[in-house]
Amino acid sequence: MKSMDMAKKPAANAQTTHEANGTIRKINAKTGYVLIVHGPVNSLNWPPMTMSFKVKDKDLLAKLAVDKKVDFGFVKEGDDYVMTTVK
Ligand SMILES: [Cu+2]
Repeated sequence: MKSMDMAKKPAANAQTTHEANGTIRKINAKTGYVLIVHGPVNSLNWPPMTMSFKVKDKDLLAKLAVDKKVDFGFVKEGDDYVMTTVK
């Protein structure tokens, strides 16, 4: 189990983690963003689409590769959708 920094904050600030699967198309290691073709995301009512996700940290980024298929979790942070977990 991972420790989550979010757990220290009040429940009102708790973020919803959304689940999706997709294929990584591009990785920008400098900015920490990846371009993903993802399937539908029911919790957000999203159809399949191609979009950028910010990757939470370098450890997570190191698990990613172009053309890799991933099941991942993400949260909304400001204007960004941030990938927080990868299976
Ligand atoms: Cu999308």
